Amino acid sequence: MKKTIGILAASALALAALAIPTLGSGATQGVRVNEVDGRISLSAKPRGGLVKFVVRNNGDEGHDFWLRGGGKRWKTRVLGVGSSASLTVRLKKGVRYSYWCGVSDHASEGMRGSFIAR
Ligand SMILES: [Cu+2]
Repeated sequence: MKKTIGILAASALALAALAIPTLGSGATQGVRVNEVDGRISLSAKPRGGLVKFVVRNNGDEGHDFWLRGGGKRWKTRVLGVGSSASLTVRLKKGVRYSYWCGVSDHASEGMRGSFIAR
């Protein structure tokens, strides 16, 4: 009986150890979004899972940030010059996402792009 309890305790410890890397892979990836007049650039390629986009307007007029893909859509408010906002979203691996600025005709002027979550 004592031996059985020992084996059960060892199994529980082994399961707990297995659970740690699972939690680690759920960490939120931070991606900085730099908006200037005519261009949006991302600091890193977004991965599948939770991603926090920190959007900053480094241009000389108002900009916002829209993101769409996998049947969902997110957006920030219109950011004044020098302002920031963040969007925390769950991306699906292998899905293509599009992003753009929705103010006036900024997207057609180049403030747009897309990526596939890796
Ligand atoms: Cu804009």
